[in-house]
Amino acid sequence: MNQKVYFAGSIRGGRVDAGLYQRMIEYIQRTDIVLTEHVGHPELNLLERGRNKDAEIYEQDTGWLRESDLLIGECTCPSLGVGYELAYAEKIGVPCYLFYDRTKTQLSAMLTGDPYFKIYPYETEEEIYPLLDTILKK
Ligand code: 6IA
Repeated sequence: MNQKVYFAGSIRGGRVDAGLYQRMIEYIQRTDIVLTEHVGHPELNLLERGRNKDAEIYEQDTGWLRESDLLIGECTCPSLGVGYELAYAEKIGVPCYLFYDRTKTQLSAMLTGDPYFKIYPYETEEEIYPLLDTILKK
């Protein structure tokens, strides 16, 4: 209850799973706090760009990572930003729970090979929600 969750999902890596991110975020928000709810926003402006703006995003996101109790990542769509966040979270000791659809992708060996990450391959979206209950200790 009321844990601060950093939800990680692809943005510039591709928005094919944005709807899934949104549903996972809404589910987590029933009991806990998602610091990064914009990740699931269907109309995130992908054209907005600029180094100053990106520097603000970097500072805000790494700040949120430092204050989060856990990270939940949906990693089916590969994203350099999510990969960076995972390494950052490991370095500062934030527990990481990673989901990916194993019918669609093979996760990077840099994640599956690192025992720090708790990894949940799934085949259907329905499998995700009971696992979230366990992770969030509902
Ligand atoms: O490399 P990616 O863009 O796919 O990285 C996605 C990850 O980086 C997400 O988990 C986010 O936490 C973070 N991230 C990337 N872009 C943003 C963003 N605005 N706002 C907040 N977090 C972000 C991007 C809008 C835009 C200018 C494209």
